[in-house]
Amino acid sequence: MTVETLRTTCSRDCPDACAILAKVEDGKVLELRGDPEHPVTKGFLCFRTSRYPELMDSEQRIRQPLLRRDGQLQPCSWEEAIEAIAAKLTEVRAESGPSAIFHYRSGGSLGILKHLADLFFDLLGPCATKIGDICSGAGEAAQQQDLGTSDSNDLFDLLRSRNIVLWGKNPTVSNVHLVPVLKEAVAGGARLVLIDPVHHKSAALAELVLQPRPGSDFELAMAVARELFDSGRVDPGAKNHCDHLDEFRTLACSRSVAQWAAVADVSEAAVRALANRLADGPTAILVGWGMQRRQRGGAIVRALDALSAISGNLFRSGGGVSFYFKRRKPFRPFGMPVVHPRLIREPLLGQDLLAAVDPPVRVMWVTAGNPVAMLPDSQTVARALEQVEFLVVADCFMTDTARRAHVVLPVPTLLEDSDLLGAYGHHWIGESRGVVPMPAEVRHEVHIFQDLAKRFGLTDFPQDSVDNLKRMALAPVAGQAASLEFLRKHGAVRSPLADKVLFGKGRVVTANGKVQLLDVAPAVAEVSPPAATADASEPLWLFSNSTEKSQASVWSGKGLGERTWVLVHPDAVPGLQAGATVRVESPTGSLQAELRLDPAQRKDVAIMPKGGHYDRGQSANVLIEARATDIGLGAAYLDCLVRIVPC
Ligand SMILES: Nc1nc2c(c(=O)[nH]1)N[C@H]1C(S)=C(S)[C@@H](COP(=O)(O)OP(=O)(O)OC[C@H]3O[C@@H](n4cnc5c(=O)[nH]c(N)nc54)[C@H](O)[C@@H]3O)O[C@H]1N2
Ligand SMILES: Nc1nc2c(c(=O)[nH]1)N[C@H]1C(S)=C(S)[C@@H](COP(=O)(O)OP(=O)(O)OC[C@H]3O[C@@H](n4cnc5c(=O)[nH]c(N)nc54)[C@H](O)[C@@H]3O)O[C@H]1N2
Ligand SMILES: [Mo]
Repeated sequence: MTVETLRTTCSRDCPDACAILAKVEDGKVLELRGDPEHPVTKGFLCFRTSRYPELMDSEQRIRQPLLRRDGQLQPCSWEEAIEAIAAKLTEVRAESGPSAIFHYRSGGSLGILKHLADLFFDLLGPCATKIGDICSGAGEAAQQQDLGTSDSNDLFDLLRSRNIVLWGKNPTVSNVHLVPVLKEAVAGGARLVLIDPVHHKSAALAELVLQPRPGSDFELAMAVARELFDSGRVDPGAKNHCDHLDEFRTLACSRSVAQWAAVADVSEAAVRALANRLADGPTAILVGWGMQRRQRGGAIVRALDALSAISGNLFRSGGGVSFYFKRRKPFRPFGMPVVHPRLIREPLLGQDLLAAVDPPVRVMWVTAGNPVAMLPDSQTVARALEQVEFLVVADCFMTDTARRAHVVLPVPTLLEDSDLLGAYGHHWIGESRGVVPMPAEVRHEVHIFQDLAKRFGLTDFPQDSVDNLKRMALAPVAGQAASLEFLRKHGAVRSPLADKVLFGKGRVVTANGKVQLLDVAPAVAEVSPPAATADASEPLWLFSNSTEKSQASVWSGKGLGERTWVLVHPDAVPGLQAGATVRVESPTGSLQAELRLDPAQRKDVAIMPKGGHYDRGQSANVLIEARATDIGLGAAYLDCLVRIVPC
């Protein structure tokens, strides 16, 4: 048998969208590595993707369609599965109207062709859809409001920075291909600051580390702004570039540096050090996704936008305030805007589904998501999904959500799929193509919807080949050296539509070209601790953070085993030993976990993995109340207080 090396692009929900080289023999992957030619992938892959072949071959893989009969999910043929779905969709649309059909798509694959699922349901109805974004909703809405867009300077523009501030970001775990760029910047003389209440591996990269009180970044930003105003180091151009500068100054000056710093639980010296970094630019602020998953998440990102603008860094090469890279910009969208008859708020999905009556949601279709494990208040989400008359789940693996389905449709994994990818951590675009054939009973998602569209006579649904669909999507850039053929030949190409310096022309893209500075302080977050009991710890802020071994609820390697874990400072749980089984309790729920101890953590935090399986009692989301962020309908996952109780 010959050994070949084939190239594809990783489609996971990750900023990096890596170019993968797969060594393949006889339809089996022997080894995966990163493409050394890709400027961002630089020849290496993360733990979870290098171990992907094991997962693909594991018993979790779904290899054939399943249909619920006599209460059990049982193997069936594609014809049976599609017939059952088509019959139910026809019945429910006729009896209850399209608002009784709800399509929920998450980011399990960031492939651009996945949007064709939305088009199908828009043509079938339009049907009910989700509104909001539990991942980045608040931060994107904040930047949209302040700057008119949420995008970034070129990734390698960081090599021009004198200072880089990682504000609530852990690239060594969740954005690993940023790390070599940061290291190169540091080797070239840049100084790195990390601001995160949690101590983690990325601290080793930084020269200055701040561990503020969870959720107090607004106050920290105001302390820094006040220091800049007081020391006369606000950019003289700010009054031309920004609206509401006076109101912003009044807000920042409403408390002293000492008062703001006390709320943020950092020293005044730390505030001054941070202000010095911003004044000694160019300084790039890299805004993490974690801290905007709070009730004040939008206001926090708006405060960071303001800091970048008033310090004059926003418009500079080596500066900027980067939250997101506009990954879909190079692609032409499929379909056109429609008015949906019903919108289910993603952060409140469980309650909204249960409250939907007249008609109720009778059919729900889940594409590339595991809402039972990953949405807040998992119990309510599970209960709401269990009440849906007909649940369809398209996935590659058996998940907590798929286990509740009436029909499960097996789709290709990222090593079998064929699609196009942009990235939200850089501006390169790439193509994915199966490096191994998919199992016989697995179908490309596009083909599933093409089949259904034919049965429903939806003539506007494209019946083209996958390659031609890719060509259609690439239409905006194909004439600028980013055609499908070019991508195939060269692996990946930088989007010709992305400027190297986002606001290099001195204007943002709001209606009047000026930065819209925030001018009011956000309300204090409402977070209740669980009731105190004799042997319970003090209330601790729960962080459910990315881990290197999992992609949300999808684990590589051995997974979490029988129990999940919770990591705290030893003083937070006096008398308890590492390894003990404890109960983590919140006002919303409780679960058992293995206790881990780390004296480098704050004494008021508890850290758990972001994705544990719900049916195994491991999902941190049973502890987390479903609550929306101030803007953008994100989920306030991190506004959660827990207590630890010995078992
Ligand atoms: N290995 C791995 N990589 C992933 C993922 C994964 O599950 N596993 N998930 C992917 C996804 S879906 C996304 S959206 C991205 C990004 O996902 P993120 O949510 O950004 O990833 P995390 O690494 O959890 O980093 C968030 C950081 O924010 C910090 N934080 C939380 N609250 C606050 C606060 O109040 N203030 C400050 N300053 N910091 C705070 C947390 O302590 C944490 O270190 O990562 C992607 N990459
Ligand atoms: N407690 C807590 N909860 C969180 C977060 C947190 O920080 N803390 N982070 C939140 C964030 S940032 C995010 S983005 C969400 C993620 O939430 P989800 O997107 O629901 O996360 P996953 O568990 O990765 O589920 C994606 C599913 O898609 C499947 N999949 C992969 N490729 C394909 C494909 O091509 N087609 C189809 N149909 N399926 C595919 C995968 O097998 C997987 O089961 O979780 C959120 N939940
Ligand atoms: Mo995310």
